[in-house]
Amino acid sequence: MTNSKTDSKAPNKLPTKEDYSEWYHELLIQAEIVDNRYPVKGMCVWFPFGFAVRKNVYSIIRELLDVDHQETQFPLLIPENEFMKEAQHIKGFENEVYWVTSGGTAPLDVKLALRPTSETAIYPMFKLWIRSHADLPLRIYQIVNTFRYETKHTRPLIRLREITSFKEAHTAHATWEEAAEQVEVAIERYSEFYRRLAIPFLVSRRPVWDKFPGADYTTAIDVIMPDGRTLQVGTAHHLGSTFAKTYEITYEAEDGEQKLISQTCYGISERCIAALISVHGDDKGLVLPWGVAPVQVVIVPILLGDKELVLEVCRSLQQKLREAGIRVQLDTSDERPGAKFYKWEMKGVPIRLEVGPRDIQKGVVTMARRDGLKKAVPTESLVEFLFGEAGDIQAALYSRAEQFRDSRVMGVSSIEEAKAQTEGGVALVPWCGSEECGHQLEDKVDANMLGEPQYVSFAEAACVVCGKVTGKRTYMARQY
Ligand code: 5CA
Ligand code: ZN
Repeated sequence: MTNSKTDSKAPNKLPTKEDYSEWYHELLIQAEIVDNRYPVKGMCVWFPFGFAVRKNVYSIIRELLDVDHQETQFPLLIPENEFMKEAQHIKGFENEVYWVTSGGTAPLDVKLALRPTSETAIYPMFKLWIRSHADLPLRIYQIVNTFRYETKHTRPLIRLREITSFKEAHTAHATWEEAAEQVEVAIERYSEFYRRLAIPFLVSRRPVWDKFPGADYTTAIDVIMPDGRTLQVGTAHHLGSTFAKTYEITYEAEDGEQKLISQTCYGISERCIAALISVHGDDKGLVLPWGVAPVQVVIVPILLGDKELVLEVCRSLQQKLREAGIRVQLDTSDERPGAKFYKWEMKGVPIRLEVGPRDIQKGVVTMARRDGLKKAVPTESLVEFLFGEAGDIQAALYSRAEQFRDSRVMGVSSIEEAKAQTEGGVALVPWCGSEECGHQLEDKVDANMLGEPQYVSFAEAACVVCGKVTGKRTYMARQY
């Protein structure tokens, strides 16, 4: 897109990533991800380029879930009586719900909620669909928009009032244990998803006071953002039989007895794209992993000497890459090569190929990777070479991001240290596990408790609040 409003003024220079917040907001516009100027607070417009990134990212989620989940779609509106049934759930969401109260000029008999999430839309249908043990496990998901009247500071892709890309999965099982296993499966799929985006993360069990309303427990995935604050980019909830009781969802067990199902749900939103942009981007703009880049390779002709020849070589190169399944674009616009480099760097294109008369003479193209590496590659073996580079780029992005993550997590042994560490990173804090100590911690450290790290164990240490010896830890951080 070239006709966005931003073109009517001289393009602002992108602030350095050091100024993360300004950099992020400016980058969303300049790289054409989302436009935050829509006149409703907390609601953004996807630029076509941003939407193309979203499409590629979400096709990974679909691929990972489609193995054993079925994609479906439920209505946006939920009748008040269904929405109000589950008390704990309501308590968690009542201040965030938008209501539809009239149809035209007539007030509605039953108010309708815009879904903030879809438990109360889906579970009344589960009651109709689930009859016997043969119907279990049931695993569905949908990718829809949801609405939350967020009162905290809204931010594009991070804290929205219309979440446009809410992937919510809902599963039903015969036993509590099977549902617990499903939570692990969900975390594995999400882990794989973030690995494909080359984004390192932290997994933790949220403290009880921060679990999903109505859940037995919540496991969360967080990403450390450039400023050291964390972003919760996915959650998996064990719902036990709480909703099953409320919505009377039972199945006939093999012994003929009617039993309550156990449930899980797990969600991801466009926060995954906020993380993608923030973790990999640099002072020149986006840096996209090969797998999700709408343009994987851009060809920039260096139009010197025999221009027709240069263009012809470029076109045949484009054809060859396209046939190999590479998303390739030949930039034949009138801009100077330098301006083209700048533009495609901003868009995060992983590889740029420059083709000029000299390259043609030598039978090579000049390859420039978005992460800096530059070299001449024989045209003959270009396709195989590019696929090799794609793997290298992925590995390089991941390892750079991993170094950053690891540098921002530190074990501490006092409240003061936790306070200092959470200024710009994540503190790993010895915590006995008591709610009392937990609240005191959040108070005194002035940061959030993300909860106990999963899949790791620790040496004994003294709880920084009460001094009791414990093998437990909690992550603490300032959260987005
Ligand atoms: N029903 C469950 C699982 S689908 C649920 O709603 N869980 S949630 O409330 O934790 O939301 C799932 C994920 O959506 C969160 O982990 C977070 O990454 C993202 N999310 C939550 N609120 C917002 C928001 N206002 N804007 C953008 N993303 C959000
Ligand atoms: Zn304690």
